Amino acid sequence: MVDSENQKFCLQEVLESFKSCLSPEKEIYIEHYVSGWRGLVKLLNSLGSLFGFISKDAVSKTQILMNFLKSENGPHYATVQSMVKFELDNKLVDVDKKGIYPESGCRTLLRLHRALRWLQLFLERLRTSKEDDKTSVMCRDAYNESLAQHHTWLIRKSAGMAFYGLPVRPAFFEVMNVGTPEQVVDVLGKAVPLLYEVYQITEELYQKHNLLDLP
Ligand code: 1PW
Repeated sequence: MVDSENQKFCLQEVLESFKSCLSPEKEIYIEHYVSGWRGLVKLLNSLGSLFGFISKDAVSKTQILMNFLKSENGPHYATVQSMVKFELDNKLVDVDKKGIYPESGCRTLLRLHRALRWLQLFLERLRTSKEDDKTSVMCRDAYNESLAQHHTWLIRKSAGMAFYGLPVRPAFFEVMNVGTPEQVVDVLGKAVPLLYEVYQITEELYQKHNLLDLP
């Protein structure tokens, strides 16, 4: 059996998954959103053991969403929009404080959604960076601007330590696995706006339903 999480990361592949997650009506297919994240997990796994705790959380969150998709309620979890409607209509979300639904689809996806913003900000910095720029600084700045505000002190410290271990820019470009540095910049130029579009659609949907602070 092939363990897809041990396969090599490829930026192009992640781009394809996030591309296929948008329907013509701009709904977001959870199955492809999850495959995009599975691709990103390969990236995290290739960044060394300090990224292990980050990768583990992403794997467990994608697994929760896959389990919903495979359950008898699966059709309601086809898109983020249908999931939100289904879980809210059936009161399957802990809205103010943790209760009997600590792992609802809505709160689980919200965590990945916030992390997607981090990723998008980081990749944008990487795209416009110069040869001597430090990946650890780009990653940390993107994190402080986004995900950090949702994390405890301990996680912020651990994440900060993990960033120091990031490969330097040329090695990071190699990890992207799409060819020359120019080709990496080119693919990033397509990936970043796409990630932003998926992020924005989710953000507006969550805002509309007052779901941005789910516990
Ligand atoms: C090189 C760039 C990589 C960017 C990939 C982004 C991966 C984001 C995963 C961050 C996970 C940090 C450790 C886990 C923290 C969890 O406590 C936290 N999860 C997230 C995704 O923020 C909150 O989840 P919880 O504890 O409320 O279930």
